[in-house]
Amino acid sequence: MISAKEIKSIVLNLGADKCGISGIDRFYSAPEGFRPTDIYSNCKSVVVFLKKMPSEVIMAENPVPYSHTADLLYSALDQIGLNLCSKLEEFNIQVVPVVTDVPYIHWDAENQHAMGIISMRHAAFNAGLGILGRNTLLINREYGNMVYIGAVLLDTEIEPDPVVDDFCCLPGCRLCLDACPVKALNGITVIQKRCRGFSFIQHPRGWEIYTCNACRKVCPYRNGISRKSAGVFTENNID
Ligand code: B12
Ligand code: SF4
Ligand code: SF4
Repeated sequence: MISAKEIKSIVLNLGADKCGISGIDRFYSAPEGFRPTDIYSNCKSVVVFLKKMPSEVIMAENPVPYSHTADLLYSALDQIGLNLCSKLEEFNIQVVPVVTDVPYIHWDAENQHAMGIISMRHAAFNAGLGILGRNTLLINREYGNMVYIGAVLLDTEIEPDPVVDDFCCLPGCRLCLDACPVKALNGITVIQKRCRGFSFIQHPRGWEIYTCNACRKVCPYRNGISRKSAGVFTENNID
């Protein structure tokens, strides 16, 4: 039987920056239809992995470098998931990859509200890879919110990682909520219709460009909890 340590070592060798493991019991409060066992009934564990976006990409005024880097990271994570399937099959473990971004199925057209087949940020929290900030994004201790998340579902029970409970959002901080130009954040979720209307453009040639990431950029934990981003966090910004 392969150990959690060996699986993580394979994932890191495939190019991920971080890896954690969750049992399926931690998804009990996910909405019905969006639990790992709803996607793959044989699922017993979820392996979640992160890739870091280079810190300075978000500081470029032109949105193209950020958009393209994000697209490359989605592809890289999907490829890691696919390669992990092949590797674990050698150990007689059956694996189903979870798509990193699109496609998904659930779409409420009226509210322009989508749901991924599972919520990657909740999966990453469950796998001990960080906390969820008030902007809803995963904050990893070392890499902050500048991470993208991939996952695969395993038919085998593997020892889970403990969830992170020794840091949280800065008390009273609402930098991300106040920074959102369309007030799409309420501290619990994102009003997707508002965010979508502002944060993407469809280029006439067909591709999408991300035109906003303010809630990510202003977070003092953007680059990790020990490297608070200089220049954005002052005593005046918090209650
Ligand atoms: C749809 C989507 C969006 C939507 C909604 C974002 C969101 N926060 O949910 C919009 C268009 C707004 C969006 C924007 C962005 N996105 Co986006 N997006 C997704 C996508 C494809 C699905 C997310 C989803 O299902 N949301 C709907 C549900 C989960 O949210 P909800 O309605 O609030 O859910 C409630 C309940 O249903 C319940 N729930 C749902 N599932 C579960 C599970 C458990 C265990 C529990 C307890 C509860 C629970 O809890 C919620 C609170 O009540 C994911 C990829 C994925 N599969 O996860 C990427 C993802 C969330 N996006 C990502 C990114 C990077 C962005 C942007 C920064 C892009 C940009 N502009 O640069 C912005 C950030 C805006 C923001 N503050 O979230 C990353 C986030 C990485 C990180 N560090 O957390 C993800 C994870 C992609 C990835 N694979 O890395 N995105
Ligand atoms: S990406 Fe921009 S529009 Fe969307 S929630 Fe964040 S700050 Fe608001
Ligand atoms: S800006 Fe403040 S409230 Fe928002 S996620 Fe970061 S620490 Fe949390």
